[in-house]
Amino acid sequence: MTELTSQEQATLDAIAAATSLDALEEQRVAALGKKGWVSLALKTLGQMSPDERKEAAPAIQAVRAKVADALDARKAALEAEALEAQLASETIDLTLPAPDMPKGSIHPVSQVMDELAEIFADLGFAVATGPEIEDDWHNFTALNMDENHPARAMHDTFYFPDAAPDGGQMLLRTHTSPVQIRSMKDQGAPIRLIAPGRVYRSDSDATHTPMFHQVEGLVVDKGIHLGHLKWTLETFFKAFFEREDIVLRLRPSYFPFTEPSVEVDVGYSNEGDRRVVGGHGDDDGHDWMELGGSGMVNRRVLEMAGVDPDEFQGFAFGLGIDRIAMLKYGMNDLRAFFDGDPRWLAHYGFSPYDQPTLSAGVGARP
Ligand code: FA5
Repeated sequence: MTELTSQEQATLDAIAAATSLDALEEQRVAALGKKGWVSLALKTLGQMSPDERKEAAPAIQAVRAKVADALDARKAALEAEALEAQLASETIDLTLPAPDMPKGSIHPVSQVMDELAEIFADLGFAVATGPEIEDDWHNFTALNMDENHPARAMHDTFYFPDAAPDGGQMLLRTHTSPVQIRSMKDQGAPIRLIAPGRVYRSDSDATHTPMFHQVEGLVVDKGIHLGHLKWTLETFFKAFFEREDIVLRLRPSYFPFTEPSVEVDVGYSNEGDRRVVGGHGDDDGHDWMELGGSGMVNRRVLEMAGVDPDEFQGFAFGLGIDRIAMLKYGMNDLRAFFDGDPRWLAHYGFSPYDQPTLSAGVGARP
């Protein structure tokens, strides 16, 4: 028994002094392993008389339990120490600048859409969306272009082979104007919204691409007139181009869904190969550029969207987002917008940190 006690003390001391899990494992094997001294002591019980065994068994079991507990406790302590050391050695300083790696950038079209939303939100406009795969009722019929209307042919439409649920045809929307119909049907009047998004036409040269972006504007309320439209567009363009000398020309035009209809032109001058907005388009060295169409919402369109035209009037506009982006940021070929060339994006793209805000400027350069 005394030998057992001294072995126990020696083992407990060695466990307390162990500084690694390996050293601890050595102690476990030496004490509790198959040929360990505790296991051997337990084997001696078989040769003892019942009386001797009665006394020795609990004592050996107690030693065994003590050694096992000491091993567990030391193991937990060593593991905690190791974790602490690892955490201390692996700290990183999140305030350090990121390593110099290729960075993504915000596409000018996305940036301009954010700028539009910021400016129009300030004027009380909500942002609406609609499906890019449309039916011909929303894209044409409800906009006062029934099946045989010649204006349908002007849109160079991409049609799908499948029929729409109402038996009409499915197509890629050719403009954002169907969102007018969907929003009025959903919300009724009064309404004040913009609807930016992709549109599709079978068209391609330096200023036309098969997919491009428009922003629709729609205001329906009581007593709305053409003056509200002109003020809204002028206020928008002044904020967007960040200059006061914006001159708009509203040119009589025709859209089936507006009456009267006006095309919106902006005055600009040429500086080198860059077009710079501002000034009167008829002045020396100046010219006009078309940015979009607009007009007073045709009463037939209000009726088709479930709004009473005797009670409510409205104006609507549709602007080419890519065109106004080109004018603001000085690109001259629309096709490069959609090539995905990283050099073009590095040059014309925006930093993700460059969020447009009215206070900081809606067009801060990266
Ligand atoms: C329309 O699409 C009408 N829905 C606009 C409208 C809305 C009028 C509400 C009245 C009321 P238009 O086809 O003219 O109109 O196109 C509007 C603008 O989209 C054009 O002025 C031009 O800036 C741009 N655009 C048209 N086709 C292309 C194209 N293929 N590539 C790039 N931009 C285009």
